[in-house]
Amino acid sequence: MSDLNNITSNFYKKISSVKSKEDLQSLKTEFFGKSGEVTSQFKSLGTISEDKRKEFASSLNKLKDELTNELEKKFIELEKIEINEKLKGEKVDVTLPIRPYQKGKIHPVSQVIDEISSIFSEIGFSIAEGPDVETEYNNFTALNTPDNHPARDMHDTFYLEENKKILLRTHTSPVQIRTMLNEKPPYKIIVPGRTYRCDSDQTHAPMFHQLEGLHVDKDITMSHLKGCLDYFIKEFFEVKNVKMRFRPSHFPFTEPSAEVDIGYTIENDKIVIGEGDKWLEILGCGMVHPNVLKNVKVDPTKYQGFAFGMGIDRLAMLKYGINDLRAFFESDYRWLNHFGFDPLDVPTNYKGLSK
Ligand code: 2NL
Repeated sequence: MSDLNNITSNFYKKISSVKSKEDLQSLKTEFFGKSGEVTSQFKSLGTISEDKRKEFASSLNKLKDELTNELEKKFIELEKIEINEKLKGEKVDVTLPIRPYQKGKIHPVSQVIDEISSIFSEIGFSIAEGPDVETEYNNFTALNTPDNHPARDMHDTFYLEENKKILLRTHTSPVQIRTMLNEKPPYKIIVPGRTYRCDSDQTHAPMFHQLEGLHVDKDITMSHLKGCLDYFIKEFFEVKNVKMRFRPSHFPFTEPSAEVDIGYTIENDKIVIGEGDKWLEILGCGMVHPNVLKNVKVDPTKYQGFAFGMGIDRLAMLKYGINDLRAFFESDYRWLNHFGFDPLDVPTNYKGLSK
């Protein structure tokens, strides 16, 4: 018995001076290893007379539990100290100023998407997104585009299968279809995203960016559309007045349909948006065709809405004086460094979008 008492006091003396996990491991070996002090007591059980064995074994087991428990406690204690030491070295001073240089720039297309999102968020639009790979139903049929419509032509559309059921979306409208199929009206969304057409020259890229808007509710009229676009164009070009005209046009998914031009002039070789006697086509729009509403199970006698669509790449070129569309997709670091935006300058209407 006195052996066990000695072991215990010896153990406590030693564990109190343990400072590291390594020390703790050697202490554990010293007592519980193959020839450890506690282990050899267990080995001696067989040599003890039967009448004392039971009592000794019970005391020995108690001692084993107690010491194992102490080892465990010490391990957690050391672990805590270790983590705190490590954290001290990793301290971050959040009050320090940011680094005086930026590693990357925001692409003008991303910048323009952020600006337009901010503008429409102010008047209650949410942002919706969807997949680039679409069904022919969501991209054409649901949008009242007849089977023989030229837009469906192999020359214009990237089909991903022989049977023409799966394709790369040619506009972002299928996202509005998805939204209307999945949710109940009213809808008030904008949809930015990548779109694709078999087309490539000085002013066309096979992948380009579009932004569409949709507002469907009871009693929505063409004047809501006009007011909304007037607000958008003034905010986007950051000018007080913009001359705007609606020209009758045709899209399968809207009736009536219009194209919107804005006035501009050239001053010192630079384009000035707003006033002037020249016209620039900027977007297409119209009132959602009743057939489209029927296709998504919305009753056109109860709900009406307007929709519009525009090319983001061209808007970015116009606003930021970029001449060549193809440079957008070349990932030339020098170009990005020149035309890109500071990642920390998130555009908001309040601050001024591009300030
Ligand atoms: C353009 C013209 C437009 C739409 C897109 C649309 C979507 C649904 C229903 C009705 Cl789900 N219309 N979208 C409407 C008119 C014009 O885009 O020139 N885009 C670049």
